[in-house]
Amino acid sequence: MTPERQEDMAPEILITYGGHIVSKQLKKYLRNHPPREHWHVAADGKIADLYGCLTTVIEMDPFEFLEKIAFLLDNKPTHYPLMWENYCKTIPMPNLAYSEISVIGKLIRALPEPCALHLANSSTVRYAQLFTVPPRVEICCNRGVNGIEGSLSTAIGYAAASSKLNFIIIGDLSFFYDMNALWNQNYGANIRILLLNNEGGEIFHTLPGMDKSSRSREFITAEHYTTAKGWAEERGFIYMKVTGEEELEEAMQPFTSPETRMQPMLLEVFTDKEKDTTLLREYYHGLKNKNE
Ligand SMILES: Cc1ncc(C[n+]2csc(CCOP(=O)(O)OP(=O)(O)O)c2C)c(N)n1
Repeated sequence: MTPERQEDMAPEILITYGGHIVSKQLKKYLRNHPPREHWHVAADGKIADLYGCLTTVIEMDPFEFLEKIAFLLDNKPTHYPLMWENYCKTIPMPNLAYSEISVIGKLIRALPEPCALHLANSSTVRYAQLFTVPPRVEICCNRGVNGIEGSLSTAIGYAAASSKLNFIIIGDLSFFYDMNALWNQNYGANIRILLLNNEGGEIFHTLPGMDKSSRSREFITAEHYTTAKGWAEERGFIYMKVTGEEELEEAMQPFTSPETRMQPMLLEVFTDKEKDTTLLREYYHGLKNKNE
């Protein structure tokens, strides 16, 4: 946003519940444009002043609180929320060449309803938020303590008790870190894992200041050439491999079809992390230019 728009969009009152937020940009924005009042609603009454402007802690269940104040919005001017809604609508969904982002977008658009969608740490969450998710798709995220550990285990456990199809979008480091989750007899055929394999931790590639030297490739990005094929097949999954747009097009139909429910599936998509990060930067720069 331009500085003028940032001023216009700033809230007078901020009501929060829950813990962390994913977007650093939003955190920064609210810190730089502090509301006059910030109320945090938490049943345990714990104090966390995330934006440096907390004025009140309301000790009650957040949903009960929202129910109680909802009537205040009846017949009130809706100018402020509408302003945000209209502004958000002007932001185009990314329409990029074959890359992690385009693959996530393609899956989200093709999701059957109803289903559950599990998002692992961390590029998956950042990318998935750029797309509109169909209304009857339940989104589950387990970032633990912001970790890559346990996101696969949690999703598998959830799917074991779910009658819906469960889609899991996960990066390669998170998958291999927690691959033991598939060594388990209690899950069924309702699992569809989209493994985004770009041979390392892409998130670190997007951070400013990463020199991409051989040392950081070894110790930070943790580059590797492992594939999930052997393990997935060993665990009874139908394994599909995708390396480009055409293969993706072919694989998406069986991968998302509620009909093919005999075995769980793992779709391993290989992308190039240099290209992934370049396309992401271009997308954000494009938005910035549009707003200036
Ligand atoms: C247990 C744990 N170890 C290390 C980290 C640091 N960390 C955050 S994101 C990440 C890389 C994730 O890579 P990948 O799963 O391939 O997803 P990508 O970001 O490439 O999509 C790591 C190692 C962490 N969050 N948790």
